[in-house]
Amino acid sequence: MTAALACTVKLTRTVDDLVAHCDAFDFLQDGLPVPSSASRWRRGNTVSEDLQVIVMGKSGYGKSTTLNSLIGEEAFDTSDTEGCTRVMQSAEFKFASTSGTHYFSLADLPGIGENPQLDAEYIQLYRAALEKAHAVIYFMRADQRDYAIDEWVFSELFPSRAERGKVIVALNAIDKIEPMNRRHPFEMSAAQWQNVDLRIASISKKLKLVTAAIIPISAAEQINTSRLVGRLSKLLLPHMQPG
Ligand SMILES: Nc1nc2c(ncn2[C@@H]2O[C@H](COP(=O)(O)OP(=O)(O)OP(=O)(O)O)[C@@H](O)[C@H]2O)c(=O)[nH]1
Ligand SMILES: [Mg+2]
Repeated sequence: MTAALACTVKLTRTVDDLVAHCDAFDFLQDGLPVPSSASRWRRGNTVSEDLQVIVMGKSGYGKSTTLNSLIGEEAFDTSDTEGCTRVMQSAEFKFASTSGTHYFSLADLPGIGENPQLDAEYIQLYRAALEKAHAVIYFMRADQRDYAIDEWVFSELFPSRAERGKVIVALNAIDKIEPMNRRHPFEMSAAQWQNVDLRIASISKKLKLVTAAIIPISAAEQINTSRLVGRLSKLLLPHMQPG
């Protein structure tokens, strides 16, 4: 990886392994990343051309939990009590390619909103990671309604419509939206879905983002995670070419 942006690789598998766990990623089997300065990463003595996705957002909003659920392995540490992701970390999936080295990389970033010193540091990390990213998944929580930090991050990192074009908002923890229910096995109620729709409309207005880019999910209850990957494919396919 580049000297300016270090990334700890937590897990290495193949694209076929990933698709075997979650078939919504099968679009990755149709091609390879288009070479560009953004896609180029140094790995020890070799250089790879990668398709890079980064996740960011407030601490404790379920970034690492969602990534683990998408890849089907506990690659990233999670915690319900303290911020636990401190550096950029990734899970890497090697494309089956005979021409060069190519990876699909899902990178987890530290969460913001814990303290102002760390926020200033992490926003720089986000900025650097953004330069290398083909798509961003920005995490929010359906059971929270204070968007001050999110509005700040969006004004810092995605001021223009073009910059917001590579962002998906994962509106996580919809299982916790009011009115809470205790159905077992868990199932969202119609009233909860109505509140999800209201929350999406409000976030769309605040962050100036089209509603189609806001995907309601529950990492804990595995709701809509394939839909999140479906939206991701729309952002990534333009950066792929036939292998
Ligand atoms: N109910 C519910 N809890 C969730 C969901 N997703 C994550 N959590 C819980 O939220 C807590 C924090 O999750 P993490 O994945 O560690 O959050 P993070 O965004 O990676 O946090 P940082 O690394 O500090 O930035 C954990 O206890 C998770 O189990 C969800 O969809 N529903
Ligand atoms: Mg984390």
